[in-house]
Amino acid sequence: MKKLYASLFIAALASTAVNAQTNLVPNGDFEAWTDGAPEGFTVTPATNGGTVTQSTTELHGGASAALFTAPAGTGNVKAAIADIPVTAGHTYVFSYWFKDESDNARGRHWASWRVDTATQLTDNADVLQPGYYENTSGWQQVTYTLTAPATATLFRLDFRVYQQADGANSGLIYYDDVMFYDQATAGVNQNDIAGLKVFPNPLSGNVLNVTSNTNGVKEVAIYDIIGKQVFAGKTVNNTVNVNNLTAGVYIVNITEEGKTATRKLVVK
Ligand SMILES: [Ca+2]
Repeated sequence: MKKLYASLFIAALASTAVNAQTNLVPNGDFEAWTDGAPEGFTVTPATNGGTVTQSTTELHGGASAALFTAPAGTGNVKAAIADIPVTAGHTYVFSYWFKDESDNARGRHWASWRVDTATQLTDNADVLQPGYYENTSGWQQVTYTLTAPATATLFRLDFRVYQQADGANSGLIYYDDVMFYDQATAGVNQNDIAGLKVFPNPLSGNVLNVTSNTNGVKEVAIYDIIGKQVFAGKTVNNTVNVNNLTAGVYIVNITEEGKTATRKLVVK
C-alpha cells in the first residue's frame, strides 16, 4: 500500500508541474482574484457598463470561474490577457470553457497572431475572430490546434460579452479553464498511437470504430469545425456510438495510455 501511495503522489506532482509549465495563460482557471478582479486579466467595461466578477457557485473547474455581466446597451465588456510570446512554426492548443444560458448576453473570444504589439496577422482569423456564441446548454469547450505563422512573435487574446440583440440588461456568461500551450511542451505525443485506425470515414451510420495495435480503452473527443466539443466518451469493444452527429466535418481527438492522436472525420 505504501508503495502505491508514493507512486500516486509522484504522479500527482508530475501532473501539476506539467500543467504549471505548459499553460501560458496566467490564472486561466480564474482561481486568483484581487479586489474583485481576476489576476492576469485586464477588464475593460463598455460605456454602458458590464462587469467581470468571481463566481464560486457556477464554475467548470477548481473553486471559481469568471462571470461576465453584459453591458446595458451597445459595446462589450472585455477581459484581456497580456500578449503571449510564441515561436513561429510551433503548434499551440488554444482552449477554454464557457456557459451561456442567457437570452440577454452573447459572447466570443477575440484573438490574433501578431508580428509585434502594433501589427496583427490575419492567419486563422476565421477561428480566432469568430461570430457570437449564443445560448449553449451547460458548459461547452472551445478548442483549436493552430500553428504560429512564420512571422508571429505574439498571441493576443481577450473575451468579450455583449448584450444579445433584442435582449434585456444583465445577461450572464461564464468562462473558465482558459488554456494556451505549446504542444511541444505538453508531454503529449501526437500521432503516436501505434496502428490507429478510425473508420468508416466518411461515416454514415452511428458506430465509429477506433482500433489500434493494443486495442486498449480509448478516450474519444469530437469537435466541430468551430472547435465546439460535440462528443466525449470511451471506446467499448473498440467502438463509440456517435448518433448525435449531424452531417459535416469534425476533428476527432483520441487518447490511449497517455498518447494522443487527431483525425479528421466526415459525417454523411
Ligand atoms: Ca476555475
